[in-house]
Amino acid sequence: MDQLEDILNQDIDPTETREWMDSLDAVIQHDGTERAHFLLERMVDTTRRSGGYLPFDPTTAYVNTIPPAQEAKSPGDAAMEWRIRCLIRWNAMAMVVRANRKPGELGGHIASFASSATLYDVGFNHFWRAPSADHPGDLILHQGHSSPGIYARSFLEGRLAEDQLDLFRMEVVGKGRALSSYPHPWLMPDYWQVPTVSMGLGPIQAIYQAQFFKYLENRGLIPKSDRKIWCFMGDGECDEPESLGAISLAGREGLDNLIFVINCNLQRLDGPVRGNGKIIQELEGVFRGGGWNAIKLAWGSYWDPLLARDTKGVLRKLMMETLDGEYQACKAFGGAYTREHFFGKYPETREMVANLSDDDIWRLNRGGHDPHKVYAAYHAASHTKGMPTVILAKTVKGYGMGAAGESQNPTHQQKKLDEESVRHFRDRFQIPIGDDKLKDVPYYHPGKDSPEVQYMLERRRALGGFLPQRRRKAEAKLKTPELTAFEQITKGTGEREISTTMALVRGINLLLRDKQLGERIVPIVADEARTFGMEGMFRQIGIYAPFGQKYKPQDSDQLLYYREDQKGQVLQQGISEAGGMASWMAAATSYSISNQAMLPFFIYYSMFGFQRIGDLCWAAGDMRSRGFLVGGTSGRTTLNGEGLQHEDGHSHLMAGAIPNVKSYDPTFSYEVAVILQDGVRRMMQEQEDIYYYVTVMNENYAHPDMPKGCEEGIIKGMYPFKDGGKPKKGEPRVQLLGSGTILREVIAAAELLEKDFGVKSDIWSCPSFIELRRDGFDAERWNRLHPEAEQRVPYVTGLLDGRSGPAIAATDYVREYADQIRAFMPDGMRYTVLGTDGFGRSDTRAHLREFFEVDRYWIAHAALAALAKDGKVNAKDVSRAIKEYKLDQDKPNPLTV
Ligand SMILES: Cc1ncc(C[n+]2csc(CCOP(=O)(O)OP(=O)(O)O)c2C)c(N)n1
Ligand SMILES: [Mg+2]
Repeated sequence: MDQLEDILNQDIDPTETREWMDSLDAVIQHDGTERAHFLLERMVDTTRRSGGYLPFDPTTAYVNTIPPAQEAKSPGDAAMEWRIRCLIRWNAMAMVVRANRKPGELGGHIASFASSATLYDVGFNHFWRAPSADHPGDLILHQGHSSPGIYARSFLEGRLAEDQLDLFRMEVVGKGRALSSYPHPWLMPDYWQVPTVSMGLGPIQAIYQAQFFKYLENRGLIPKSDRKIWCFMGDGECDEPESLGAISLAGREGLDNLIFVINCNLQRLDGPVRGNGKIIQELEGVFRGGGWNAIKLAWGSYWDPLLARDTKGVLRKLMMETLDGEYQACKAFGGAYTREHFFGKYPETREMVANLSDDDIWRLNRGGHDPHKVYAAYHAASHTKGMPTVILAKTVKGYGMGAAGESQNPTHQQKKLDEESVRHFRDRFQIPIGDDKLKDVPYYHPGKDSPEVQYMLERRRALGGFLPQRRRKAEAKLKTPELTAFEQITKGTGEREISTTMALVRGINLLLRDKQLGERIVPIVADEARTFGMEGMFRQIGIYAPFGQKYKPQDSDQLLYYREDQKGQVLQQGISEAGGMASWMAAATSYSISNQAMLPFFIYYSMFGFQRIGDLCWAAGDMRSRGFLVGGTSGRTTLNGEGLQHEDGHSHLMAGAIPNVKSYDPTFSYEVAVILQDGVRRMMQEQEDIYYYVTVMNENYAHPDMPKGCEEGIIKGMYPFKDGGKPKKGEPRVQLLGSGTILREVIAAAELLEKDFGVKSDIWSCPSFIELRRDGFDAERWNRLHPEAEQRVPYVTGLLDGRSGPAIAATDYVREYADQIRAFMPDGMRYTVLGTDGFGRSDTRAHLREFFEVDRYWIAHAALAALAKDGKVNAKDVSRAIKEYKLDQDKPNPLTV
């Protein structure tokens, strides 16, 4: 950039420059800007061919991208819309101020919506279509902390009552009538569609939602339409990697159904976003580089006459030179300050405003506050073909808050306005509330028959209905195949050794063949399909490619070649787990957003799931996503060679923290089948708002036939795998529990115990310690509350009750995972838990299991130690185990090495 600046600032022959500029002007006059563009490109090309190095400039002048002459004009009643906006601004402010006058400091934000009110209003009044018989509806992602403004609009429309506004952020006492702090479909399931408040998650979701709309259209599952996704975000928010990390995908796939509106109020929470630079320029460069149509909306109409007079470009130069920190100061300190410190920099610009009063200068508005300019930008964005659009709207943070916060660094957190500031706000927006009432900051509703409300309603009628609105269930009734349809994987494999990953992929393949569900399956990978043995799907159902496969693939002579297709079903998201997850969320909420229930499977390295993209997983729960997340190559000792960063021993704990996630760690193929079938039934047929996390592994082994009657136990999290028979009186007995591949070590440990120590075991397969824990705590809670009623027995307690001996659990996850059921052991049953606490490392499975002390020898040893504590065997027996099984007594705790 500096180099470019140097070039642009050295004019060795101004006369020659003038001649060239005059020629260009003549071309523009006679043949138009396109011709001028053509000539310039040719000149650039010629210069480059002659060896000239032209530094790339991704940005344009610091003025509006759309010149006044090309602005589409709004058909709306500007004065009416201004009044409506004033009412919305007032009620949004009142909601937050009132909430913060109650005891409890409920919080809320005024300044952000104050900066974006016009951006929302123009959309609501003129652009955003609700789903109706005629249109599938646009999807709007609101900036999370602007929610008061959205509620205030719904209040005027009559959708929300006054008492609800007073229940802003009071969802416990509000019991379903309250308004959530931010957009949360979990808390307001008929209203909000997409959770956006965790910065960055809105933008990345918007991109993949846009891609998914096109996917559904290209696959012929929904008709093609001009439906759009509008995503609002802050300029500060753009620093999150998720905000900008996927923009090149949108550019590459030409997602012209996507519009980003970035509210560039130049501030974030602590202060300026780019005090020493210009965020709008920076973002323009980034988005243009990513293949987007960037529309800068910097200046409002009051600037037009000044810019028209700026024939020498001095004002433009000044605009470009001025830093965001300085722009902020101008808005904070007012007209006289701006005259002095901005216009005063050059005689030409000082002169330009000589006839304007300080108030006039103060009124020189920013683009995002000018409804005409906003309309023109939205109009251009919605008519853009072949590329996504970003609108960079310059605004004032805390607009209208005056001394209480306008353009002031701490304004983001300003939520308590004093009486003076409230009066100022009322006067500025002309709210008909008398001085005597101001103290209470009352809401103001002009009445449902008022022209304002009638206008709003008419506008929404014309656009198909109210927004935001959320669909709870898809209309189509779907039926799930019975478990018998999964026979291929409920049956044992005999001698043949396969992994649970293979079992699951077979399960997906069976679903793909289902008449009703087949086309609704959405396999998603982040460049790991081959890792999970899914490459067969490339050929079979194709990889989604919006423009088809335009090249002959290198492996086209192979049966399973890399087939890309416009109708492809697999979403190959490249190496982006965040992208894969956002894509999965789009598919997983399609039942609501597009009335098309889809069943996505996102299969990825389990370590790079909940740990890496956990915040998206959390948002997916909030959003009532339905689908399967599959943590492949899971287990700290099962993915053996890959080492510390790859070996997952804790994702289940994270999954278990999300209330509506069902998480499973199956061992055998038939367990996979049962979990799959039940999940499909609950999510697709019953339309429950849950999603599944299933870990699968890459260790190959033989799988037994499905034991009779184990289905319910698998789903509940535990079932008897092998009964040791009724113990004789006094005979030592142990209860061995396990999951994942470590269940196989448990089974082997039972053999050792019997062979070497004559101790028999009952063996339990526990596909979900999480489900067991949830059930247990639920029963415990109920019992506490119903002390005199017949007490419920937690499921796991019921299974183990009456069994003798201590229980020993081992898994490929940290101890905490299996330890979750400790509270529900029957009285007197000792419980020992083994797990893989500590950093993973690379070695063979056998060595890793020995290292983490979860192999058969360590399990048998732990069982004997527990029996010794119970007085059922001697300490000597334990020592014998240590010796015979060659366990190193002085081995350091794996947690510490
Ligand atoms: C991931 C994440 N980190 C931090 C926050 C807290 N937070 C909420 S709003 C905000 C500042 C937002 O600034 P900007 O994006 O510029 O939006 P503005 O309010 O200025 O429109 C921050 C840091 C959050 N919501 N999410
Ligand atoms: Mg900001």
